[in-house]
Amino acid sequence: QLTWDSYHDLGDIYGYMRTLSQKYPTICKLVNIGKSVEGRGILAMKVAGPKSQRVIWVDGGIHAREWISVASVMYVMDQFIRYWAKQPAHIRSATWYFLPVMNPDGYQYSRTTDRLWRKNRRNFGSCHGVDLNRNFDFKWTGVGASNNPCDMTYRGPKGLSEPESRSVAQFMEKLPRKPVAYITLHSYGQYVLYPWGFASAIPSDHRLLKQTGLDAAESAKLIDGALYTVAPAFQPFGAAAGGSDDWAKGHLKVKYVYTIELRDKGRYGFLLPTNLIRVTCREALTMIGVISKASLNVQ
Ligand code: 0X9
Ligand code: ZN
Repeated sequence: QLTWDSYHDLGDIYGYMRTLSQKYPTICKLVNIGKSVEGRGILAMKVAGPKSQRVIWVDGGIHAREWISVASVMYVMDQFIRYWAKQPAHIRSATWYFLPVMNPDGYQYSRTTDRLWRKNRRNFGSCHGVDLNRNFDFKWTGVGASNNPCDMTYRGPKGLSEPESRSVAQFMEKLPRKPVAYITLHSYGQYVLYPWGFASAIPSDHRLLKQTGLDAAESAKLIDGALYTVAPAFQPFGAAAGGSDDWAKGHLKVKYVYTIELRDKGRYGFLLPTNLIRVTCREALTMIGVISKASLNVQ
């Protein structure tokens, strides 16, 4: 059993995923989708019941220092698995994929060596790391992504050059059904972001994406009063190409695509105190539920 009053090491996270998959073999299955630069496994959990059809993808830990995103994916996954029979029909009728740590090397490096590390751990000699959220190959050469390996937002030598982003992209492309929703958790700022992120453009279905985002934010507010702002992804952070969200929307043509920036609004930033883990996880849970329900209208 993992706790929600501290952040955990990769070993504990993977250990708990293994435990869950052994304890609940009928509804969940561990899937190793690939290996990181340093050779760590990239582990996802498939959660599905006999009535499960449409696919919903939830990931976290693209950015090493955003620990609350990892905790939140784990929390939602844990709630669904342990209380599967109690979940509403829109959740039980979906096939869920949870990837809590897309960047396992970076996550461990942030835990042991440099708390504010963001990128993966590829070695470029004088500098390390590709920003995995600039490495997806949709509009890859665009703005807001650096071509300098020493920068925080280095996009990598080419689109999907990194084993972490490539494993995710290849796995999602090979799914028997195209996902109806792609939800990627980050921190911080309390935003529910919908495409596009690569430029100040909005997709043709932006009204629907915005409305569902507003519904998600409204549900989060009911937990503890925290306000999440709904906006196109380019707005709060400036346009940045190569994000996983834009790839899901632009390349895979997933309908409901959201980057959710979890707590807080800057007081603690990436160093979100442990006493705020649980409430933030509950906000993530309810927002994901709202998006799941909305996605019933796809297909
Ligand atoms: O810049 C990012 O990658 C995200 N913000 S963070 O502070 N977690 O690094 C926002 C990504 C928004 N989406 C795109 N720009 N595609
Ligand atoms: Zn991030």
